[in-house]
Amino acid sequence: MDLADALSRLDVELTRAQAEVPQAADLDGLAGCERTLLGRRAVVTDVHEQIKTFPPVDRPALGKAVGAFKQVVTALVEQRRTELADVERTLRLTRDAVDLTLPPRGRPRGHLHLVTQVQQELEDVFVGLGFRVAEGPEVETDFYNFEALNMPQAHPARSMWDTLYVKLGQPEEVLLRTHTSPVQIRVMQDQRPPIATVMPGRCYRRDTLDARHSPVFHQIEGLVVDRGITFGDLAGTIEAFTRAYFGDGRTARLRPSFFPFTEPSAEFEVTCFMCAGSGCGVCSRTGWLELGGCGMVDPNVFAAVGYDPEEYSGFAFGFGLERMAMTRYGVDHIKAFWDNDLRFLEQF
Ligand code: FA5
Repeated sequence: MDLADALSRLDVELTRAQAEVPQAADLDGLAGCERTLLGRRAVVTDVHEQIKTFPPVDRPALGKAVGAFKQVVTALVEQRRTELADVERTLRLTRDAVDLTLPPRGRPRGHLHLVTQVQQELEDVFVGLGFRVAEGPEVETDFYNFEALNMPQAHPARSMWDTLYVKLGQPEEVLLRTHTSPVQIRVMQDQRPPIATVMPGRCYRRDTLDARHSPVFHQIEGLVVDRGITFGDLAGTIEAFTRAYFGDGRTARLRPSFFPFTEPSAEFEVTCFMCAGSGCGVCSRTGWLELGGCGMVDPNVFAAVGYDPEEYSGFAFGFGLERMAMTRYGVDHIKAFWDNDLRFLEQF
């Protein structure tokens, strides 16, 4: 074997290595390839051992060729080894994976209380009619709850509201508001006409619990003030509201009434959901359910907030939210709203 033969053998071997090593199917196959190309019986080992038989002038070139062969083949083998190790690792991970996922245990989600839903829906109806929404405090002073609403001290009409007083300030000066009407005064103090605002909120009275009365309940107050507002505007607004909220199946009526802060005053009633107007226990045999009071703002109320009653007129109303909900959904006792019985609440 001369130098040319030896180099040619290494060349053939290198071509084989470049073809076979990248094709090795697994780590065992690759080890076999490595043995054949670089092991004890490999061509390169044979050439290496025979270097000493070559003329001294050929030995450096042959030694270099052997070294280069080993370097290239070792690099090829290492590259394939890394690739195969990656593949095997991925396979092992997939094969050995343990699924620890547990079946989902859903958390029960609550929803808004029916009275809150009714409140929000009414706000939407009135916002649709051009009203704004405002709120006021539940703990009020005598001034806002009574005096500014045309009920001076010792006015007999105060007895219309059985009041719960708070031990603060002078005796009977601070109270839990008996209606949302005091918010009217606060709104009028804060801004000038034109006003079109609804004011929802919680109210308190020393009322005995029965099917339609609870010591704690909610009202939504409405107030419209501008030049030239008439009772016709009030009746039209109530009609538009009744149709928007109850649909066409319910009849509403306004019945003359009395409130110290409105003149004239009326009560707003709709046909009873239980008996459809024929009279039953829920409606006290009248066939009608009273939802609220309304009327034209009394000039004395305007005077209390510094509005000129000659320039402005307005109307106000106050509806009970629980009564609205009872009428709309056929709830026959107001207590259901406060019992927190999920069997009841989950229906809405
Ligand atoms: C008032 O409270 C007046 N402020 C309403 C008003 C506002 C009139 C503006 C004129 C102008 P009344 O006491 O009638 O009015 O109550 C109004 C509504 O609140 C009642 O029709 C009823 O729907 C509801 N309501 C009153 N008391 C209770 C109670 N104890 N439990 C549940 N709802 C009640």
